[in-house]
Amino acid sequence: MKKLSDIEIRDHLSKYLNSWAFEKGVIKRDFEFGDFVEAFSFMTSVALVAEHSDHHPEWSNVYNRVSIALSTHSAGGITQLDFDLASKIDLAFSNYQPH
Ligand code: H2B
Repeated sequence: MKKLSDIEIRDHLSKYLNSWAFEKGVIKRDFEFGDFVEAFSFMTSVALVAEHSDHHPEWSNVYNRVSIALSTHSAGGITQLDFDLASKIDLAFSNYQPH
């Protein structure tokens, strides 16, 4: 999978992934939920999507917050795989709003 340029990444985020930021070689987004159960339920759904696409997030959870960073380790940067997973994560999150 081809590593994308900074310009390609910023262009894609501004068009399709508005809530994601490009920082330090990863694309990242923070999520907030009503409580821990909602946050962990969201993580479970993302875990299944990630496993299905064999592309996995770097993430952390504190109570009702989840922070996700995506990159393609094998390419040493951002690829279309990260954009695809980010879109699926946004879709999963839409099931939890509003809280
Ligand atoms: N996830 C991410 N984010 N980047 C990778 O390069 C990657 C992955 N590689 N999940 C996959 C798994 C690889 O290690 C396995 C063997 O397919």
